[in-house]
Amino acid sequence: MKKLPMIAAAFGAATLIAAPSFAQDAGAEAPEEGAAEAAPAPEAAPATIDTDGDGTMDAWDQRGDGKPDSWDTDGDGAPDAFDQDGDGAPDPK
Ligand SMILES: [Ca+2]
Ligand SMILES: [Ca+2]
Ligand SMILES: [Ca+2]
Repeated sequence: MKKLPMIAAAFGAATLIAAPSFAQDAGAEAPEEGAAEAAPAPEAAPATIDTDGDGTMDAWDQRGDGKPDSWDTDGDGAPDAFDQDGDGAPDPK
């Protein structure tokens, strides 16, 4: 007739071990500052839309509505026609 050791009591004490406190706080990291990102001109980006199907990108979707609103009609890589009246076609100058 042996008595079982009180193992349960030992396990109970183990659960009382406090979790280590995370002293390393990340609050020291400064937010982004100083690097004033000059807004790049949208015209600097290469054209992303081929409106005439010749394989050369010639238009931009600067409004982000999925439709071209700026066109490079002379092939110099810079937009020179714009749709400002929203009809989807370059406006006559
Ligand atoms: Ca094209
Ligand atoms: Ca152009
Ligand atoms: Ca137009």
